[in-house]
Amino acid sequence: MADIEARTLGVRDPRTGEIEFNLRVDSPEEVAAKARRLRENQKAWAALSIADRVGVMRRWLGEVAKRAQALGEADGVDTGGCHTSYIQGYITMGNIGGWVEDAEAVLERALVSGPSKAMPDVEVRSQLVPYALVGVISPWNAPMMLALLDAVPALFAGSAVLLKPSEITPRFIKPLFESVAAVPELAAVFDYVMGDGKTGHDVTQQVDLVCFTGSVPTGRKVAISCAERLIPCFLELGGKDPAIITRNADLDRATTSVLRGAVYATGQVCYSVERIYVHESIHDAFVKMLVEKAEKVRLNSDNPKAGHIGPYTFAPQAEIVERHLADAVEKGAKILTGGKTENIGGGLYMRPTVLTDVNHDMIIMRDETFGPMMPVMRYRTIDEAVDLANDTVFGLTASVIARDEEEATPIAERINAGAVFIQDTFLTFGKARTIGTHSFGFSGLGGSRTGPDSILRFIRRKALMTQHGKVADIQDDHHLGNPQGGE
Ligand code: TXE
Repeated sequence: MADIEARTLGVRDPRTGEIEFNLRVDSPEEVAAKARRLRENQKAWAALSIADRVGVMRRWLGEVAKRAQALGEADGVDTGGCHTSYIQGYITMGNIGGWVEDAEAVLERALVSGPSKAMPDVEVRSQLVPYALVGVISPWNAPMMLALLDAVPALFAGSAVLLKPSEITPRFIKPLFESVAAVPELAAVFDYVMGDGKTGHDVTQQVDLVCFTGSVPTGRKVAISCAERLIPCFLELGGKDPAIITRNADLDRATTSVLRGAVYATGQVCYSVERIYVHESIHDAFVKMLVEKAEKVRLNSDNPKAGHIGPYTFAPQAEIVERHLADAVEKGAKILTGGKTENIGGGLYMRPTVLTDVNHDMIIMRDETFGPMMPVMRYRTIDEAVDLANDTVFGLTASVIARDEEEATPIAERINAGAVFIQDTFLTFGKARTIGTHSFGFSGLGGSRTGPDSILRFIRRKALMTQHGKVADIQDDHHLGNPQGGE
């Protein structure tokens, strides 16, 4: 029957440009049926003690460990050979293993019991009630990691999870859900649906809470869908992350860390360095050294596991980067190295690109570029550098590289961003389970996905209050509104 014929989407191989296979899209009815099944099974999952849930997750950790290699390979095909892909299995083990260690203590710390401070005869006790069904909608960059960063703590919290990975990078799902299927209690509460934005929208209509990672325009649509249903949503969006290099910075340290922070994974990382502000006294020397180092970066076009950077994972990204470059050049920027899309065997590559003579009228200094771009702008005073860094709608991360921590820290404290890296770039992983952070501006919305807050996002805290004293008379109630007592 034509009306129930499944919709499909072609999945492109980023290294050849060919459509490798067609993805079958889950219909709205299938999304609803999966959501119903998960919601039903979640009751038993939430009823387990935290220790028992941790036990189930520990078994899953063992199953992931058995498949760590296969998981990395699948993620590698999805991204076109990003370095981090091949260790995704181990990163996932770190994510699950970390919560195996921490979840019980974090959840227990959230429990409160004892006499009320306001009403001493009343005893208060908290109960933690997980949201029944969490929807996770994830993007194509770092496909497996960004799918699991929210899903894993949600499962530990006692929620069921319905995941919709990006339609651009769905290959990791097969080995991942083989590991899930090996743990039946987990398979009962963790499932996925395949599809594009329409399917993502269908997910928002079925779940009780949404975690979304992706672009600002789509994040806004997700927030509106959730607002209409009055359900919470947590958005992790893009960035235009600045790096400030002071006049006293060690040039070798500064150029090495900026290069890594800007071009790692071909710049397709939300917290990539996308704007570089360098003191005028060292600007030329910094640029010279940065160009020299940039030109040593090798493409992985011959071998996905060799070289330093791969093709664009998402083909339209090449056009976005070219548009930003063309706008910059038209407004007076100079490209010193890189800057041209290269089609090698069907994959679209861009070498590390250094630009100078840039300013904030250019798109490349305002919108997320998501490519291996290093636009360098000179500044005269620290105040000016801080103003430039804060002249953005985003505020995900930032970096400051100075003579030492003492010089860098006061600058870092003035930058509006959820995390500021001092004397290096790209330290985001350092936050995992240690410290909660909030993004500024358009970079995100809602509680932190790192630190203890990460797991507490999926919990509602309910208060159970018992009266141990005399029950107040309606006449006594009159005095509650008048703390001085009397009439
Ligand atoms: O992201 P989208 P796309 C930026 C990057 C890129 C651009 C577009 O600049 O060029 O975003 O990438 C699902 N309701 N970033 O199109 O659209 C979609 O199927 C619910 C930066 O991949 O944000 C996918 O699973 N879901 C970012 C997910 O949302 C919807 C990472 C992300 O898709 C939906 C990725 C809808 N209406 C892209 N429409 C970062 N900074 O980390 C789409 N989706």
